[in-house]
Amino acid sequence: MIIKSAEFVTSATRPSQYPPADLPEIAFAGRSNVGKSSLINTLVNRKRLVKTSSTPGRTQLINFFNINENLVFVDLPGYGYARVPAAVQKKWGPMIETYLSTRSTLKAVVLIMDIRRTPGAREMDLLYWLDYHGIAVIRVLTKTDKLAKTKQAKQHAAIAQTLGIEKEDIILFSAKNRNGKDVLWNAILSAAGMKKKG
Ligand SMILES: Nc1nc2c(ncn2[C@@H]2O[C@H](COP(=O)(O)OP(=O)(O)O)[C@@H](O)[C@H]2O)c(=O)[nH]1
Ligand SMILES: [Mg+2]
Repeated sequence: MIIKSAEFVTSATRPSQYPPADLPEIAFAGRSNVGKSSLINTLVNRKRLVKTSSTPGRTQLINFFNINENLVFVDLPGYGYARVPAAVQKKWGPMIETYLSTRSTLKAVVLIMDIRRTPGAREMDLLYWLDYHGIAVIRVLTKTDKLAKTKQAKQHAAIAQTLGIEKEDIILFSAKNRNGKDVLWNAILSAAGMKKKG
C-alpha cells in the first residue's frame, strides 16, 4: 500500500463532532496498551501519526485520520486500563457503541489483541455485540515478535479456539518487525470495498 498522505482530521466524543461521513471508514479497537497506536502508525508508515502511550488509557476521544484522501482510520479509545477512573471507563461503552451503531460509512472494526493473552470478557462481549449489529470484524493478534515461532503457533491456535473461529481468520502482526502488514492492508482494502493490491 502506497501512503501518499496520512493526516489527523479531528477528535470527537459525540456524533455532532464527527467529520462528514463521505469516505469508507475502518475503526481500530483494543485494550489499552495492546499496541493499537503502533499498529496504525505501522500501517501508514508514520512514526507518530498516532501518539503511542506513555500514560495508557488517558485518551478517551475518538480520533479520525484521513488516509490518501480516500479512506478514514478511526482510533477508538482503549478499554480496560485499571488506572482510568471508573467514571471515565463508564463513558467508554456508550461513546463507542454510539459511534459503531450509527456511523453509516463504517466498513469494519479491526479488533487488536495481544498474542500472549487469552481474550477476555471485554473482547468476547465486543465481538458478540459487533456480530449482533452486523459489523464486519478483522481480528489481529499483535506483538508476535515477543514470542518464539512455536509459542506463537500455540497461542494462535488457542486464541482461535477461544473465539470459536479458524486460525486463518486471525491475522498475526508485529509493529516491531512489520510482519502481517500486507495481509492486514489487504483485509482492510477488501472490507472497505477498495481495490486489492496484487
Ligand atoms: N515488541 C513490541 N512492542 C509493541 C508492539 N506494538 C506496540 N508495542 C509497545 O507496546 C506499548 C503500547 O503501545 P501503543 O501502540 O501505545 O498501545 P495502545 O495503547 O494500544 O495505543 C508501547 O511501549 C509500544 O512500543 C509490537 O508489535 N511489538
Ligand atoms: Mg494508543
